[in-house]
Amino acid sequence: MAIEKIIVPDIGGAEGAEVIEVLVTPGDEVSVDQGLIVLESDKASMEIPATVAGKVIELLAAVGDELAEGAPVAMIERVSEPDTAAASTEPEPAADVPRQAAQEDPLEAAPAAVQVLPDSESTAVESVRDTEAASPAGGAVTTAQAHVTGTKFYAGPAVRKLAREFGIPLEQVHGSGPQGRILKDDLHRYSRRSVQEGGGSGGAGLPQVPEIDFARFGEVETTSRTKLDRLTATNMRRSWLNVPHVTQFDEADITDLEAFRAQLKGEAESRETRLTPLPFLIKASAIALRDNPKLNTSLAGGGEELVWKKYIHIGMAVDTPSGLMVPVIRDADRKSIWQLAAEVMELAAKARERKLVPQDMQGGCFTVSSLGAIGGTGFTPIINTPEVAILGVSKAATKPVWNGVEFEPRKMLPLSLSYDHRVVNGGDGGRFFTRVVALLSDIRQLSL
Ligand code: CAO
Repeated sequence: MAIEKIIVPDIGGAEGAEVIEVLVTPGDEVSVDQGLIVLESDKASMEIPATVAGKVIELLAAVGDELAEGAPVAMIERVSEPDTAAASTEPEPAADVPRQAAQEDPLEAAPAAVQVLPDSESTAVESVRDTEAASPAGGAVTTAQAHVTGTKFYAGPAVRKLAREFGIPLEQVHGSGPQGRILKDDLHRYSRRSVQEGGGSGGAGLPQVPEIDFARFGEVETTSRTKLDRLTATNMRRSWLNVPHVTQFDEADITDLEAFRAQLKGEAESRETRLTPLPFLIKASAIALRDNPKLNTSLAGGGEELVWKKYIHIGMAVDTPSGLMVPVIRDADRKSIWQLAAEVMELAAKARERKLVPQDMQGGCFTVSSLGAIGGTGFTPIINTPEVAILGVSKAATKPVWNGVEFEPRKMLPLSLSYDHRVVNGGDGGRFFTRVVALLSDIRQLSL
């Protein structure tokens, strides 16, 4: 039996992240990707998973330890694996985990070796396995039983502490995290519902969507959702429920931009890049953000303060087989169209090959979500909170446009801007949007 040392993989440059929980004990059987410990840096919480299946024979980290990349976590006695996996007996370096996970279980191929969530998302993983609640090997089964009996539940120390402070009985809280873990969001939801129900207003909180046995109506197949899909669902729900969205629509006349882009096709090829409309959209958004800084803010201090960012980092939504990813282009306002084009290609490829590291996805100020290559005349994008606005891009089409004398065929690009109405007023949003449209319609301004 080979013995593997599990080490802390690349955790996005976090130095000295603290072990806030140990999820296993020596003797436990663990599977690939099962969390061993939870680290917390000042930016994020993250589970460090087992990279091999087997038995934990020694723990090399304890609560309170400060660990950095490469620090030992545990020794695991590897179980013999099915033929495909057994083909390689060489221990995989921890940084290769995403690729390895993808090979072993394409559906559960995690977004990264460690599931790292930036500040706004850290609640999703603050809740971790309760070591007394279940044996790791029997996690899923025990969780299911726990919900039936109502006597056991998964919740991490931060969640338990919060529940104690608010007097919330954890056994009554529905856990929406992996394996039914109770997350901070679940506590917030529980308390919101309790307030509404007890407030005498007759409100009944969020009505639950009933579970339906679809098999009653015909053949079905049920599959697990990827971690990425589940994480996206949590973030979307959080944004949808917390942020009053306003979505405004407009069209940019990109006839000249398209002609310019066609002229540059040869140069793009010689630079070994592709020049799609996206780099122009990113550049236009960056300039418009610089001119309209209200859209480059985030709420803080429970809504009492506004953080004005002096940098312009733009996220771009990338559709990958495992789910939605949003890598971030830093200082987009200071980059040329060619630099942006190269970064769009590089980050999109990294996203699809699951090679993005946490810092590639952190620090975004604003997001561009382009469905232009796929189709559609408009959509209402959901804001990537704590950002306060997002630009949705649909498919350009040639339309007759009245030029004051006659109708002219012009290439029109449908755009939608969603903004957080707690921060961005209609005037702010309108001015920003008008600027984006003007920049795209007159590309000379983009290069100024
Ligand atoms: N209108 C018409 N054609 C468009 C267009 C638009 N708005 N945007 C792109 N195209 C064209 C491109 O020009 C390209 O054609 P050419 O090679 O002839 O120039 C073709 O469509 C394919 O583009 P692409 O998709 O490969 O490249 P991109 O730069 O437009 O987009 C990326 C890159 C990564 C954003 C995209 O591939 C993607 O993943 N989009 C999905 C984003 C998403 O899922 N958003 C929703 C999030 S919420 O669920």
